[in-house]
Amino acid sequence: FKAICEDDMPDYNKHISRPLLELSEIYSDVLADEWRSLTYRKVANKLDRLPYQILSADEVKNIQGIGKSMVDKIKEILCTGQLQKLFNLKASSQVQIMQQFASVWGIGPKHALKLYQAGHRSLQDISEDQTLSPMARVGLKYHYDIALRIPQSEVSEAGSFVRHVLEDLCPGASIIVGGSYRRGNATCGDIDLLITHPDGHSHKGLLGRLVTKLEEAQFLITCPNPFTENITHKVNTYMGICKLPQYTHHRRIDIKIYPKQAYAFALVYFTGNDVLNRRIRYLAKKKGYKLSDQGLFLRVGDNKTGMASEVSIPCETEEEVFQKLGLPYPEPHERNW
Ligand code: DCP
Ligand code: MG
Ligand code: MN
Repeated sequence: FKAICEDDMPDYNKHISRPLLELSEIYSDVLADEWRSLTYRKVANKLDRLPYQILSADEVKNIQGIGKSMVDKIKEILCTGQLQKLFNLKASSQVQIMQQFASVWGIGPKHALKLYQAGHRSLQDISEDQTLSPMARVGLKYHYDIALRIPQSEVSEAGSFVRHVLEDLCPGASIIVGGSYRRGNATCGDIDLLITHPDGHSHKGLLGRLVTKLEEAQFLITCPNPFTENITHKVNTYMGICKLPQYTHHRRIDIKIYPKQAYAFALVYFTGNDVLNRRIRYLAKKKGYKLSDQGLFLRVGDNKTGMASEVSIPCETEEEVFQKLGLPYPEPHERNW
């Protein structure tokens, strides 16, 4: 399975694209410079897609979208094995402090920069800041706990806890623990729960009611504004903090509810990992489809500019999704890329 996907996207130039991507991430996550970030990411992606290894900077001069300063950076990486600019940024105390601010759940890069500019230099400093959103306050309060890995057994118990509440609330609904837990990892960064109802309609409005019940049970920490509703209104996501009664630490939890017809696609997406998702989306695109957590849509017209159809190709199981993509079925534990 991996061989088929990798064959399609060779990794000849990872040693060049990786530092460029790191720089891109610092620009977006810390320096809030989306434009520069995008420039670096685009070039990194371009290099990743080349079917041959770059041996000298001259070879990239004529590739569209790679300007003089970028050629110089590639030359530097090829000659010295590193990028001084990246090295300096990583060593700078401002970047390190802003990285720490942005590591708080609920604080984005722009906000991290504002907090730095306001003179804050530590998490202690920002705890008094009036500009923190309710979500960031919760993120800061549980910052220590959230950074800890969660043992598999605790993730499993959290899943069972929510399952019991859900069974009472909405008989027949199904719930599965996704993410790194489903891939069999020994520890997880957070708890990812995926819910649907086989009757095709009982999932509607369920998330709000479930969250209320879980707050009453003192499993979820009440946190204002934790809902994000997808524009298509077909999916509901809750992002928050939870704690099991007999446990010490607070944990990050994501709960998603999808309608039955999107469930197989949602399960593939929410099982991940993110690298695999990027690869199969890319593969789908090359085959004339658009793959998302909502479905597999045929592109009409030109592969690049063509609009995706609004109706998904129906799939009831993950096996069918991979089959439609022309891929052998990977067991969840084979999806750790
Ligand atoms: N996902 C994705 N792209 C992202 C974020 C998430 O494709 N930018 C998908 C793949 C992930 C899944 O959602 O596997 C769950 O996201 P998590 O961030 O919870 O990641 P994992 O559960 O895989 O790892 P962790 O143990 O760090 O939570
Ligand atoms: Mg996870
Ligand atoms: Mn998650």
